Amino acid sequence: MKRHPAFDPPEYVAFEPDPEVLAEYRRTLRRDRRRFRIVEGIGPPALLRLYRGLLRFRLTDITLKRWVRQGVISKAWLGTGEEAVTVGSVHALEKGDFTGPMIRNAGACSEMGMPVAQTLKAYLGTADQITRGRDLHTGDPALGVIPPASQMGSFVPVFTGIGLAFMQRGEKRVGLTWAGDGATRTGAFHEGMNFAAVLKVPVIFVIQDNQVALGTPVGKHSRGTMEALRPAYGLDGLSCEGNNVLDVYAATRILAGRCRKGEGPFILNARTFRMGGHATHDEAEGRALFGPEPFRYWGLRDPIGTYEAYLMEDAPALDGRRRTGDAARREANRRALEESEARIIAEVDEAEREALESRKSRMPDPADAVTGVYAAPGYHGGRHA
Ligand SMILES: Cc1ncc(C[n+]2csc(CCOP(=O)(O)OP(=O)(O)O)c2C)c(N)n1
Ligand SMILES: [Mg+2]
Repeated sequence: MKRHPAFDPPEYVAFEPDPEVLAEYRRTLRRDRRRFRIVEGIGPPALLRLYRGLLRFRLTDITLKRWVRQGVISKAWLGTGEEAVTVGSVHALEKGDFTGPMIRNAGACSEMGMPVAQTLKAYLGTADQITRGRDLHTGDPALGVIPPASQMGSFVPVFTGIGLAFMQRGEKRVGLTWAGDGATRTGAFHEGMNFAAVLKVPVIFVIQDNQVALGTPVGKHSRGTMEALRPAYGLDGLSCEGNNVLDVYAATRILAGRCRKGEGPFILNARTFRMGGHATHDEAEGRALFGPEPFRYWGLRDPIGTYEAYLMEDAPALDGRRRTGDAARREANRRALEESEARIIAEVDEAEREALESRKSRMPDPADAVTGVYAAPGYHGGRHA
């Protein structure tokens, strides 16, 4: 993909596929026969959809980052470097399944079918958005993507309830939500996870271990490993490489299938790395916290760069046509990737235009601030304090 020196992490600007990292990528996919069979069964259209999903997420974040620099918004929470955890898991679900993205998984919205413009409008606070200008945490329940509240861990009990509703209605649907390594240390996570386990709800809890919570590295906030959570709650599950979109996809497919058979819930551990700060305001602090080495290591494992290399080297012809000769296959794949990229650039550009247009003409009426806001009578002695 085209790199953006002003916005991409420097390691990504300099990205070149590394032969050892590609060998590791292939080894990951072959480690488990069931997952490998799933990966081999992904046809060219779905391989390209995954690619476009990763690009859509990255380019939406780059738009937000540019807006911060331009003073359009003051701050943005990005998923840079962690896109594969979200895109791989969402694409493995079926129509009717529900997702609950935390801020690091905002790309789930567009992968569940919400236009990118709606994500951008949530940041701008325009009225023509599901939150009507109230919140940047967004989603669309009609598309199966529940807007989050900002409290870490709160989706664990919420998705336990969603899973319980699926069970009570006899529906073969699956819920999937993500919790960061830091979120696993909250009371809500613990209570929700325990309740989910005893109720046997059809939910996948993806633990997205990006090795940090705000400014606290994982080793300082947790003594046990993230994998140790599975036996702690008596749950089964899997671990996957969070930067390998195909591994995340295959692992999620297996667990979603098992959820539909009533074997859930599951924990899916995904290890990844935050290639910046908690948000746009503390990138320098985020880098100072770890020093350059992890950024170099994970920079070589850019989920998009490595997937591109895999698609060029290992995938069948992405236009679906049979050809003799590797050179012709590579040329076809190079073209397919370029076409996909051009499509996503155009989609995100158009979304940006639409969102900025709304900012000019569709900001909320101030009177709307009290619409849909309720207070418990008597809380202030029946009078407003
Ligand atoms: C209950 C609660 N406590 C504190 C916060 C403030 N806060 C927002 S994000 C964050 C760290 C989250 O870390 P992690 O769960 O690892 O997710 P990541 O940001 O790394 O994706 C904190 C402490 C919050 N939103 N909710
Ligand atoms: Mg974290």
